[in-house]
Amino acid sequence: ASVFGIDEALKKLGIEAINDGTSSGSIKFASGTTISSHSPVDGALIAKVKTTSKADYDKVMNTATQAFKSWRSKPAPQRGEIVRQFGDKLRELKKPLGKLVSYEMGKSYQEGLGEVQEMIDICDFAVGLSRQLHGFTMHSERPGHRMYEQYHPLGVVGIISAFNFPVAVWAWNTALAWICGDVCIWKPSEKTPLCGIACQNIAAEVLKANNLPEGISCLINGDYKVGEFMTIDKRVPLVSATGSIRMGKIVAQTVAARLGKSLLELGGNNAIIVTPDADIKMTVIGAVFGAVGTAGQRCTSTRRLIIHESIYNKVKNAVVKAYQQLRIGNPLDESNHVGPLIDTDAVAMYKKALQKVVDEGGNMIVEGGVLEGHGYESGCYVKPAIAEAQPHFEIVQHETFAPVLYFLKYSGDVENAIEIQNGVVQGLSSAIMTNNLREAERFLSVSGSDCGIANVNIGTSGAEIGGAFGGEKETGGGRESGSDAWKVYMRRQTNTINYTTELPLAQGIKFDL
Ligand code: UN1
Repeated sequence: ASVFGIDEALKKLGIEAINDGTSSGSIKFASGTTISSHSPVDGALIAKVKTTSKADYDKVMNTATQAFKSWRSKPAPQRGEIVRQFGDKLRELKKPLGKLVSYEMGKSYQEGLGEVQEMIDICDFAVGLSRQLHGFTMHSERPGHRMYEQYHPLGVVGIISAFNFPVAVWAWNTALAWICGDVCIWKPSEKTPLCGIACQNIAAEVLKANNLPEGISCLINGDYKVGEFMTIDKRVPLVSATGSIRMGKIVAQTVAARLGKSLLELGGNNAIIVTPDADIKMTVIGAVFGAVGTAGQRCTSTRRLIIHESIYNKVKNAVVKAYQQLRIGNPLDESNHVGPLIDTDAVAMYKKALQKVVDEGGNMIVEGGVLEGHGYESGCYVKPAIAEAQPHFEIVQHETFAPVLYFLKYSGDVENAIEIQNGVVQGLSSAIMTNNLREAERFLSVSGSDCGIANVNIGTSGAEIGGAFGGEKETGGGRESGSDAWKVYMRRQTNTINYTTELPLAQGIKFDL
């Protein structure tokens, strides 16, 4: 591991052999059980983390609630200044943090750096936004009255994030929540707890340097039971959760039962439609990066290629040829394209999917398999695979978090491809490859893609932070990151002010005393 500078990176990020996994700013609590973080890269134990007990959680909640009282009164642009400093710290630590992401999660170092870049980008976005938390002014129907709306912070925002973007998704939520005047409690995935600790250390340092209350940024660690502390807790007005559809349904129902708000970013089953007018070279880059990037573990990963029959063989040959060039191995070695899956459970699910697609009548055109031998000791490295399949196959309808791509054929009009693309329960990301304006516009029209993200001549993954990120249907309907996604972190208030000596009622109602 030290060959790739991991030890140095851990030191820079303040990761120790055993870490307290619960903290409010720099105050750390430790009374839970211990979890071990093993790298999928080489199977080595990186460090241990103490999880959060209920008593620890209550302590954290108290500091967060206290911190909110002063943080909410700080002018939003001054909160933006803190986010600016946080972004600067991320710039400084981009390499070590990118490396830790790569080593603990298994994505390529390039993608680890890209993830930290998303954090930096959202900070910059949030700094500008801190002067633009706009509400409308409306015209009152009554004389001498003024009506407008304003946005106030919600309070303590709970963040539950997944292993696949172990740092960026937290930053999308936190940077916006902070400028909105909220404080955050974050439960990272129990598969990537060290990424959480590294981020928390960075945030704590910035808060401390500015003499700000500890509880503005809090961290808790553990499995779903620790997440549940927040979902059932009335003191958490908003729970933002990223993960599986199964998890999202539980979170949504639990939070809704107490009429809290939830922001959900759940599974995707993203497709690229390849029409007869597609640029094949661009299609290959978009599809291959989309399917094998992050070893197929992005929620935006390309899972289905819906190809017109007239160019089917041409596309098939080009994509298969590209797959033959893929280098699989240590993601910190920049000559490799594909790193490991997160753990051996994920490998088992990958194997099950390959078996299932064959059982359902699919045809493997790029064989999968688990790699063994030197460099693959962790048992987490798998071969990206492609199967020819039918849209209705159960496995094709299901999101497998692994590099398995399904080729589906369509004939006739682009409408037929859109129907296949929309014919799944998920609705996150979608794309069309075409130089035909009519096809592109049909894809984007009211009867086109039903997803939260719809791209033309771009793959399904790799969204920029400036747009609202999220999806429809069982993807959960939430929107994070850019555009006006900030509004979910605030409560809206309509204010009507009467500056006359009369009290006229609205709707012309007369009520004389
Ligand atoms: C995720 O997989 O949870 O669009 C987030 C993308 C990245 C974010 C993915 N910007 O692929």
